[in-house]
Amino acid sequence: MRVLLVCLAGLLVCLQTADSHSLPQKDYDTDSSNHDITNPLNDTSGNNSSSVPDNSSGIFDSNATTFIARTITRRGNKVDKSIYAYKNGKVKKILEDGNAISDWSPKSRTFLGNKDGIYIYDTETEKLEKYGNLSDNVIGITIENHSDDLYILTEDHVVYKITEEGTKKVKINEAEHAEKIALDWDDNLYYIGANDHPYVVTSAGAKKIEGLPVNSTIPLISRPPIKIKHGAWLMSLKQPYIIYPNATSEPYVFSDQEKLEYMKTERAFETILSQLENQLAE
Ligand SMILES: *[C@@H]1O[C@H](CO)[C@@H](O)[C@H](O)[C@H]1NC(C)=O
Ligand SMILES: *[C@@H]1O[C@H](CO)[C@@H](O)[C@H](O)[C@H]1NC(C)=O
Ligand SMILES: *[C@@H]1O[C@H](CO)[C@@H](O)[C@H](O)[C@H]1NC(C)=O
Ligand SMILES: *[C@@H]1O[C@H](CO)[C@@H](O)[C@H](O)[C@H]1NC(C)=O
Ligand SMILES: *[C@@H]1O[C@H](CO)[C@@H](O)[C@H](O)[C@H]1NC(C)=O
Ligand SMILES: *[C@@H]1O[C@H](CO)[C@@H](O)[C@H](O)[C@H]1NC(C)=O
Ligand SMILES: *[C@@H]1O[C@H](CO)[C@@H](O)[C@H](O)[C@H]1NC(C)=O
Ligand SMILES: *[C@@H]1O[C@H](CO)[C@@H](O)[C@H](O)[C@H]1NC(C)=O
Ligand SMILES: CC(=O)N[C@H]1CO[C@H](CO)[C@@H](O)[C@@H]1O
Repeated sequence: MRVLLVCLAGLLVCLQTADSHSLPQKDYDTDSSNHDITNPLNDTSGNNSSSVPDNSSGIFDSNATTFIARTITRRGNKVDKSIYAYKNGKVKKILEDGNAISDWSPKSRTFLGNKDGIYIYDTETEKLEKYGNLSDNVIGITIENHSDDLYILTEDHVVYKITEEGTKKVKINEAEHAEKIALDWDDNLYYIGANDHPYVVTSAGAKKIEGLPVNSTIPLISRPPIKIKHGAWLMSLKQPYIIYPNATSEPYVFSDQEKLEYMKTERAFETILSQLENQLAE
């Protein structure tokens, strides 16, 4: 089964598709993907840096870079896992054994993680470089809004705060056996625990988020769309929720305009995925 995830911090979209039928090759899995928002805080003052959807050309058409973490499995074994950058209709493999893509980045630097640490990909220069000197196997990565610090989730389900330009890590003891991590715009840390339930890390320890339906699907968490100032974003099936640092939650109801945006993004994203498959097949 494929699970696709796209969370666009600059747009009101975060979508998940399972078993998308528009994709070819059965043995190709696209685990998760991400859209790089060039500069969400400056999207009105900047030149066409494309953090705002363009209704005529489609949101992925301009100079924006979309990242796709793609896993190929054959008979249940992973044979390849890499991160690709899609820009202006072209796909480029940028990181082998890549697992993690930050869901937002200041400026044009997107943070990526693989089995030997943290990398930065600059979407303007299209260059990849190692960040800091850590060598953890990174499966989740998220950047603070108010500082240069970040959080990583490692393959053994431990969460670390990374400071001093990627040279120092501190274990977050409150986040026990995390499956996924996310920050909100106020830099509160959330995670999905071993029981598939979301928690928020507070000064008084981890608190279980209340008010969510109990369902078997693993929810997705991410930074919320930029227009949501407080709280993080959670998708359970196709229903979005906002989860708050006080451990409460509420469903988010899409307006008609947002529904259109959502569908448009979903279509644009599927187009990118089939282009990726076509280009890689050549
Ligand atoms: C945006 O504008 C700034 C100065 O106004 C310029 O330095 C930069 O190259 C421009 N970026 C793009 C992508 O056009
Ligand atoms: C931004 O896009 C508009 C409309 O497409 C165009 O008129 C304008 O010249 C562009 N500005 C820059 C700096 O590229
Ligand atoms: C895309 O980037 C190129 C080169 O940096 C620039 O010439 C072009 O105007 C940009 N297009 C848009 C739509 O921003
Ligand atoms: C795009 O949106 C603008 C206003 O946001 C509108 O004036 C324009 O007609 C729209 N263009 C298309 C092709 O829908
Ligand atoms: C936004 O623009 C302002 C001024 O142009 C700049 O000081 C600031 O660093 C920019 N923010 C980001 C996140 O790039
Ligand atoms: C990384 O660099 C820092 C500062 O130079 C040093 O204290 C630390 O031991 C290094 N860590 C590793 C894992 O090499
Ligand atoms: C990020 O932090 C700045 C202050 O450093 C704040 O002004 C801004 O609103 C925050 N971004 C969002 C989307 O909340
Ligand atoms: C929790 O925080 C949200 C958002 O700030 C607020 O609307 C809600 O009333 C708070 N709930 C409690 C029980 O404090
Ligand atoms: C949101 C959603 O789909 N909730 C489902 C969770 O599971 C229960 C029972 O299995 C369903 O009745 C709900 O519809």
